[in-house]
Amino acid sequence: MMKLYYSITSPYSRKVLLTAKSLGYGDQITLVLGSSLEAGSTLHTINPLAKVPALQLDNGQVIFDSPVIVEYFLGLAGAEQSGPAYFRQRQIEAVADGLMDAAVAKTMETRRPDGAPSDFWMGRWETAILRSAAYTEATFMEDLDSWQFGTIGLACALDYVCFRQPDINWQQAAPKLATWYETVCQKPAMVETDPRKG
Ligand SMILES: N[C@@H](CCC(=O)N[C@@H](CS)C(=O)NCC(=O)O)C(=O)O
Repeated sequence: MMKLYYSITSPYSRKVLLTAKSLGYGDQITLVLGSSLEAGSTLHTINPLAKVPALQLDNGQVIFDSPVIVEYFLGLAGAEQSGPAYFRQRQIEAVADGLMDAAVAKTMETRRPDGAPSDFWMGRWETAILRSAAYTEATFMEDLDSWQFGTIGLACALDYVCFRQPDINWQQAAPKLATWYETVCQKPAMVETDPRKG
């Protein structure tokens, strides 16, 4: 069995898990809760960045970060890994990863151990989220019909924003994307992996 080091609240972990499941590898993965803050934990020994997700294969090889793990599962499944449709999914995944990065950074800014959050950085991350949602709606609506790694990542990213940053009104900036998001959140795979259950 492959081991996926993950966290229930990590949107990158959720993207990887749902992609693997969508490709038929769900039952070949053992989930291992990884603690990034626990020095000396297995996660620290296998991933120098001490981040989840990280995938450990049966032969001990470790694969990170999440786009590389996605690439690994696509290769395993013999899925298309070139051509215009593939690169549009890759681009959607990249915007989704950036949305996750901005939402994680904004959340961390509110938890600074050493002082008050910076208005500059909070504004910087919120603007990136609003702009990226509007950009995705303007550029990729026609690509959102299929459920694959790009669209899965996007759903995980938007749900993470709603979960951690509910005050950000990205739905106003991208109303059609918001309707798409409401629909995909009903998918059993999304319901099963809801981070609010963590
Ligand atoms: N670029 C990485 C980002 C992964 C990431 O930031 N994971 C977060 C959890 S959401 C983490 O483990 N953070 C722990 C830390 O930075 O100490 C990926 O795509 O896998």
